[in-house]
Amino acid sequence: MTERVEGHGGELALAALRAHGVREMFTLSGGHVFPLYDAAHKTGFPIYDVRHEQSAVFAAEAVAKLQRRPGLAVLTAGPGVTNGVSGLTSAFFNASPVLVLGGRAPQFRWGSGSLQEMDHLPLVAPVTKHAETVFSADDIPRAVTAALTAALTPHRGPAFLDFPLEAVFSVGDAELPAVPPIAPIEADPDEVAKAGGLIAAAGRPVIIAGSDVYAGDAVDALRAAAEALAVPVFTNGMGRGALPPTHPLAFAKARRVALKGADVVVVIGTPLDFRLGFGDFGDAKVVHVVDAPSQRAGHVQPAAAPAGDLRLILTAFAEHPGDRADHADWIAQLRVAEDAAKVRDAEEMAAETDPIRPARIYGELRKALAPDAITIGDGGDFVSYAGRYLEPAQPGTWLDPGPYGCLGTGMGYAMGARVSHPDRQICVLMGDGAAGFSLMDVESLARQQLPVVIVVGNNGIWGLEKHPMRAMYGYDVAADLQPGLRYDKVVEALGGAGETVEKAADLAPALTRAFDSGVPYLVNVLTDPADAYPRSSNLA
Ligand SMILES: Cc1ncc(C[n+]2csc(CCOP(=O)(O)OP(=O)(O)O)c2C)c(N)n1
Ligand SMILES: [Mg+2]
Repeated sequence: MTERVEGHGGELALAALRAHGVREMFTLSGGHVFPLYDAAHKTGFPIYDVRHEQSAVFAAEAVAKLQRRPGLAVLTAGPGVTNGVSGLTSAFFNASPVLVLGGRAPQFRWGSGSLQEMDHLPLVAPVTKHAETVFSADDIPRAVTAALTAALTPHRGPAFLDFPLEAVFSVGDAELPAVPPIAPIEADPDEVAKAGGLIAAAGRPVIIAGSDVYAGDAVDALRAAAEALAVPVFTNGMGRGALPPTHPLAFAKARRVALKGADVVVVIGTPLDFRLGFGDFGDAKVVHVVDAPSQRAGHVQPAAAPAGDLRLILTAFAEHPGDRADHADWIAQLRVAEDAAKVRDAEEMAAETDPIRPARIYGELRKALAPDAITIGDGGDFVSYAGRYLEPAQPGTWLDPGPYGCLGTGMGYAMGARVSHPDRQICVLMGDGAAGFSLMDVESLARQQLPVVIVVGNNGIWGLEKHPMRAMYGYDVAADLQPGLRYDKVVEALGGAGETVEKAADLAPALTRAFDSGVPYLVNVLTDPADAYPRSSNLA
């Protein structure tokens, strides 16, 4: 059953967006996209606006990542779109189903020099799954459906449409296309059986599960496979929390020991990139399980690489019919390493140092955070520590920038998280350098009553760059920030609140005030600039 819709281009777009389950837009104003606002305004469709387009796209990405549905950013022509390119690129690297709708200078006088007249497509095509200019209002519902279908089809990712001024302002009518079901990709059953056999026969297998496991709603299947084949599980990205930290097969800190000793490494739903030593695990065989054939690595020759619906593949692993080797000794060995690391971490998280070290901040935060709290990392060393010391208790609660490593996600991700989960704690962990990219959007959060807690690890430097540069050259340049800067005052001026903390003992009460405040609240923690994240311990 199709439905006929009439109206201006904005109304036609919104009808198609709603049909796909899009529930809000993130935007920064520009005349080229007024019809989209008009359609939203008249029908009570929520509009959240920001102070820099990067925040709109990051907010849309947070919605897409957390809720596993399309996130929408509406950007005005020219600079609106170009300011959104880092967000689009992050969504591309993270396989997030984000749709960006751009304004565009009028087509009828293209080439005459209209305001902001530029062709966006060559810029965005390499970082989107679908990029198209829609030249008539009548064609908008079809294009929106095509773009969202591309975005939601594994391997997921962003899509872009722009509407020339006269197309989006003019009235048209069209059939609202039916929302096509996304058919699961069936992996080659022989490849799945081969992979299952390799894991079952392994003496010392390890699973590393990443974002696509969460995006593909395969968390339960992952747990079933791990339990059936008795394989220890490590996670990264949105995969974090897939197994609760108390699960006997959940590991986080014994990764180096695990990868050194493993004979089969099973990487599921994440690329064999720099975060995983480029997929080189010494003598261990590699099984790479991906959600689409396009995600098979070109630089590694895995022993098996099933590509398709992760839930189906992992369920097949759980039901593997052959013999299964016993891994009890291996798991016990890793548990010893894990527990020893936990003791070390616990000491660091309780340490009473002056100045405060980041570890202590996370020690206090762990006590203040509810199990379903959303934590967001935007920064350098401070966020590496977050990855090490925070253990997400459930999946879909940890947002890091992903392999594109773009600073500036903070306030956009916070907005998307708050909109997604109005009743949860939202906590942004920010470097003081990272804060500069998006802190102005505290104004957007405060004005639109979107409270979040921001904890700044304020070391007065671009730490992740300053320490390596000194190590490499014996000096550093372009790596200093103003020490002790009152980022809390900035937030206060923008309509939120905050405080500066210099003593470890003051952390806990400050966090309590922050989570109780009901406004954007920044806890500005002055940390030790001499403290550098020990990078070698973070390898693979
Ligand atoms: C958009 C962008 N620009 C530059 C970088 C390079 N970069 C990575 S980490 C980092 C330092 C971050 O400093 P800060 O946020 O203060 O965290 P710290 O390392 O001091 O804890 C920089 C500049 C980047 N990743 N992204
Ligand atoms: Mg810093």
